Amino acid sequence: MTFLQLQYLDEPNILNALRRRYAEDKIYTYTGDILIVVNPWKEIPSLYSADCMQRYQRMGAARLPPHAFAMADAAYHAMLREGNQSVLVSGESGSGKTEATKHLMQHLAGLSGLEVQGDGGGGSSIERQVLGSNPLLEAFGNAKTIRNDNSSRFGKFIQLFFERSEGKGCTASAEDGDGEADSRGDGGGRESAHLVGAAIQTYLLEKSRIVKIAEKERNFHVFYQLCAAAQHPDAEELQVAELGLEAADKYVSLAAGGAVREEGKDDHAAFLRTLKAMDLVGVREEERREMFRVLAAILHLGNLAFTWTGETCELVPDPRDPLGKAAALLGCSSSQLQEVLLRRQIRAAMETVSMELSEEQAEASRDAISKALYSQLFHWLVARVNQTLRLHDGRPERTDSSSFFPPASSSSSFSPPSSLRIGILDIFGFEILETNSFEQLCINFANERLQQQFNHFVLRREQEEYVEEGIEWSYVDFSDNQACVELLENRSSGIFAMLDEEGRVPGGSDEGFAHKVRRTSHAHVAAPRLAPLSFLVRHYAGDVTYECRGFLAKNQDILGLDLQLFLTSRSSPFLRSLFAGSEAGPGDTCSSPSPRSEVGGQLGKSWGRSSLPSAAESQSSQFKRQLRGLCEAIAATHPHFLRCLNPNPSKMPARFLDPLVLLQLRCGGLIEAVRICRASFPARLSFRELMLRYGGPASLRCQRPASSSSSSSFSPSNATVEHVRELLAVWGASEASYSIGRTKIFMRAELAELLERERIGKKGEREENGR
Ligand code: AOV
Ligand code: MG
Repeated sequence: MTFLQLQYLDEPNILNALRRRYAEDKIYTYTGDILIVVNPWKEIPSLYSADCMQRYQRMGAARLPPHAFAMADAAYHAMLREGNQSVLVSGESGSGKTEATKHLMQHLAGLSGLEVQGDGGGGSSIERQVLGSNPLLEAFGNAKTIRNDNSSRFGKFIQLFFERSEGKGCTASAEDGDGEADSRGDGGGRESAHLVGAAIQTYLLEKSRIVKIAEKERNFHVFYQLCAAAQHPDAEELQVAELGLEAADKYVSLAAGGAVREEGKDDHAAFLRTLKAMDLVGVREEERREMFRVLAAILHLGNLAFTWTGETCELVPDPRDPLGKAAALLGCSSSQLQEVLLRRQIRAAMETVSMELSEEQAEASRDAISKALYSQLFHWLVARVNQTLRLHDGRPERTDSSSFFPPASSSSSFSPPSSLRIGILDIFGFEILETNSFEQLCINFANERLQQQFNHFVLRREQEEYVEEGIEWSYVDFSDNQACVELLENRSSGIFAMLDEEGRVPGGSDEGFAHKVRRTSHAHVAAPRLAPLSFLVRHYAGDVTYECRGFLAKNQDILGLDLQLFLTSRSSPFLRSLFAGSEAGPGDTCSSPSPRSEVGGQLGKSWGRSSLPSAAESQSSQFKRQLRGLCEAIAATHPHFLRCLNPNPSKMPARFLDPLVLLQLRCGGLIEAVRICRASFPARLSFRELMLRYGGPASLRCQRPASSSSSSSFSPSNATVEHVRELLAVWGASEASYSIGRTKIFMRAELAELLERERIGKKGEREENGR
């Protein structure tokens, strides 16, 4: 049971409470069922020690202070009781979502490890592999941005699969020592489950980062790690010497942001951790080498510069020979690579004509190859991790060593025999940058969609529950972001639909798109006067101005036919397997569509897989579809919400800026959620739960006058309204402090707190007496 720990529901008080707690390193606070965490921007070792985790495993969520571990624990026990759960972690960029996700996973793996081994150490291989996937995906999918040194540049939904361990003892409630059957207070009794597998679905990798990074930002971590390793004395041993790499500052695509070296960050040590994670999830040595070759090729490609001679476009000579190095790593000849970069083959009727490209076109070809390479590599890695995690008997899978992909049979949808699962969503947070492009529109749309889900679940369901239970309540208005979601998503008139439309019409352009959006009359869109190629969207979390340059190309993301041919036929076997229609598509998890489609519509066509999106599906359409699927998957679970708040924009500890926190509280609908929960009844229990928890024979006997009649015939399972009334009278509850519904009792916070205090007090007394 959770209940609001904040005493008053107006903004200043909520803010004061959060600030006060923050100053004491109490970064977690519950408001109703929602857990808030304020990013401490510093390590608080005592919060995450093995000791602390074990305390939560032993005692459960109800009796310990709010914590991510408590939320994981609550989700786990709710899963045992009522089926599939999800934890939705949200908050703006840098607020702590990814860290919180790791804490949740750590605790769940720990609970499972406790079950399997009884040591709480999360020791079995699946637990370690699930946890090992985090550093690996972070190396390839995270980067330093101005808001966060470890910013996730992709979204992820990880599902943990559990199997019930019938009759196999229990999680540690027996160790709890107080002798109560339900000592954890979760009503879950002795049931338990252990982790048997996991599946990761990723969303919208920000591949533009491969070729363009903003000031003070970095490319994906793994590139810096690889360069550091190549410079290190143990480069030979690590098999990275052969890549011909120099220090990271020698590569345009790594140095462009001017933040090659990051203070306090040891890229070589990080590389070793990445290697270890690769080992853990079963990336084979030859696969690893191939991956590094692709990464190095991308770096060399980024150093290719072009110049227009007046008649043709040529490569700027470079004594370090990036062309030769890239070609060797890709598995083709220098002249083949040069040809595909500098010329385009036009196929007309019976003949093929070669056309010279301009400098910009050649650069675009280079960038398109790099982005396609990285995006396919990332998705291959996710598929590889998924392949490992879906094994649940602990034995290594026999793979065909001649193939880089899992055999077709293992790529079919993974559905473990037991269907218990907990999904954890960690996406890219809401972003307002100096210049906001297509990526930000997609990211912010995803956040807008999830905010809608939050509103729907927490606020609407809250109010609906009162109706269902026939409880009197006063309607609390809440702002809904439905209108903004519509503005973006509407099939015919939404901004994404306009973008698709503009991409289809002959002569469509970024200008044409901007013009269309700016003409739209809608409360959530505006046309900034001074920037004609932009539009402004009023999101739930703030106004964002989007700069339309490049929108059409990014949305269509079509890899030219020449480049497709090149990558599918001229390159190394590994690359061909990344690009050609291997049966086991990356990211082919559960019900998810294949993210291979990220390469673009035309390539998608050549794969000819039934699960692939239709040939020319745009990036935004794919993303919208993925998000719809995600929302549906979440809707089929019981959701838990973890809200992360960033207390300052300077990544500094002990700095709590009121206006910033307040803004996030307001935008995130948290103030309203608090108002609704608090204004009415923050605590609610079914009649049975109430009886079990507060009406146990011991407490009844202690309290009841001897003459009371029904005590001996009472059973919690068939508790009636009369039983409930009687029990509450015994505890001295005032009429105003609760309301009785059809199946549940709704309590005000004072009553919930009183009952809990009394219960614990009585237990203490009994223990005293028993001594
Ligand atoms: P995000 O996931 O919400 O941002 P992170 O989880 O990456 O944010 O957190 C950013 C940084 O804040 C971390 O690298 C830590 O330094 C610090 N931090 C966050 N939570 C904690 C915690 N509980 N204890 C200690 N330090 C913490 V983004 O992915 O950018 O939207 O896209
Ligand atoms: Mg993150």
